[in-house]
Amino acid sequence: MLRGTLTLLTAALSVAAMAKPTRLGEPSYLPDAAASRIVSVTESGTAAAGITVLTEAVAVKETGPRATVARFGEVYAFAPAFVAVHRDEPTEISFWNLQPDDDHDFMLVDPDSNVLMKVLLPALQKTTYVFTFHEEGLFTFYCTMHQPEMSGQILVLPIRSA
Ligand SMILES: [Cu+2]
Repeated sequence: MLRGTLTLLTAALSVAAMAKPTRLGEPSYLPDAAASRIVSVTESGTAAAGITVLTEAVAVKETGPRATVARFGEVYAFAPAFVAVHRDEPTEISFWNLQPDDDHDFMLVDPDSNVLMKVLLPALQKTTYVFTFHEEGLFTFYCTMHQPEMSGQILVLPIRSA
């Protein structure tokens, strides 16, 4: 199971690397013109919906359990790790990095494994963007610093009916 997950992720990341070879080394970037046709992202603006996503320390060296950290390393998770939004509905997602001394990041990948954006989530900060998805489907996001466990999905539902 774990091996399968790792293989999938490795495959996704290599596809992403082939698709956007120059972007992965950059610390932070929002969707470019082409990616903005799939999801547009702004640092502020009016949103019709809002979600807070926390970075959770599941098992870390400061608080243990020691045996868990020895076996798995430090383990973090996004909470919630599954988010549903409506297409064409501006949705504010506020990421709260709760760790005092650990950065995270947020890399968003579309259903075809193209990397759309990657932004830093600095320690002990709120990082907020307004996302408007223009395509339905299942998008995946990763903290590239803590793989494979720190990952999640955004399901883009059809346009909200009036
Ligand atoms: Cu992380």
